[in-house]
Amino acid sequence: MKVAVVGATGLVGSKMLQVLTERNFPVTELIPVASEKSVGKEVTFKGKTWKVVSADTAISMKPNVAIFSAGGSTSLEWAPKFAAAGITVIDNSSAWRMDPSKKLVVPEVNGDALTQEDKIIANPNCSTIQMVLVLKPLHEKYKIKRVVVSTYQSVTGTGVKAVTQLMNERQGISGEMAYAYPIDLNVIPQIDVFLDNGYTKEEMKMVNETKKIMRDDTIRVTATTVRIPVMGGHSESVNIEFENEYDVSEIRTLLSQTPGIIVVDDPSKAQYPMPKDAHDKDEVFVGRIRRDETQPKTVNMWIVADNLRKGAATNAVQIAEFLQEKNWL
Ligand code: 11C
Repeated sequence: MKVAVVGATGLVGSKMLQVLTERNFPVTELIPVASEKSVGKEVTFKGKTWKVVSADTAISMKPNVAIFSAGGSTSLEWAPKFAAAGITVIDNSSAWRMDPSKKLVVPEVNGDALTQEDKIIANPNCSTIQMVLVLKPLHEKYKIKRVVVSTYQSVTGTGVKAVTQLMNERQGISGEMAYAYPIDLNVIPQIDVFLDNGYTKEEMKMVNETKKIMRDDTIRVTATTVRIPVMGGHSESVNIEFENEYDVSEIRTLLSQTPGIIVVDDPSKAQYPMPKDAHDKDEVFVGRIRRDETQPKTVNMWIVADNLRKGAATNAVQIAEFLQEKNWL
């Protein structure tokens, strides 16, 4: 299988290469694609070096699938050109996510929505992916009415520049800033730009993408998304109100039996998920599952995942695996 990775030299692009290798995706030829200034550079994949090419050249090389992680404007311009050449695009940007003609997919949740005709498939936002994986089995069993989520998001979600800002601040070096404020020893309650309703774009992604992936517009979601000085992954405090009564131990069992989820929840031993433990793992970790004592049929929990893996690269590769198993690539 010929696989193009568009944005191969970025933080998520490099993680894509790592995940493709680890999951043994049958890549016979890698086509790394990056901006003109990186063309000709080399990337290492499966012990071999592969030359970075332009998007134009990549199309002429006819990959079976192109995984994009190069930002919204690159995806808007190039994904349709790849698709027109018969190449299936899995796009990690927000460019196509809310387009009604495009599928927004977390394979374990709504992979069944995919068809052979889908040529541009959107990969959701990282903070949405880890949440919906947990919401899905709960919605099926208890029917979710409302979700209140607050996030604690890693600087890796912003990219290399933010990781450098954090490291520079920690070492007392002044350098380029990814954020308007210091991030070390700080918390920034703003991810992405503010919209007219006072929410940020990241918060509205969690609202709108959740409804689309869960295929249920009746689920009410409200979000506060926050950047914290952490490297390993994103964490989320989630309050879920159900239509029907539930049992905490039943929820623990249900989530433990859900593929892709690991329950770490033993208060007596101070066991709960933390981003440093989720780092470089494909699973979504859930703990602190407890009854909301202020409201009937409502539960609180804590959800953690590596945002560069299940939140980005792993989910994209899982979509490719799904298509490959169906022989649609
Ligand atoms: C963050 N969630 O942590 C963002 C990064 O729409 O794919 C991913 C943005 C996106 O800053």
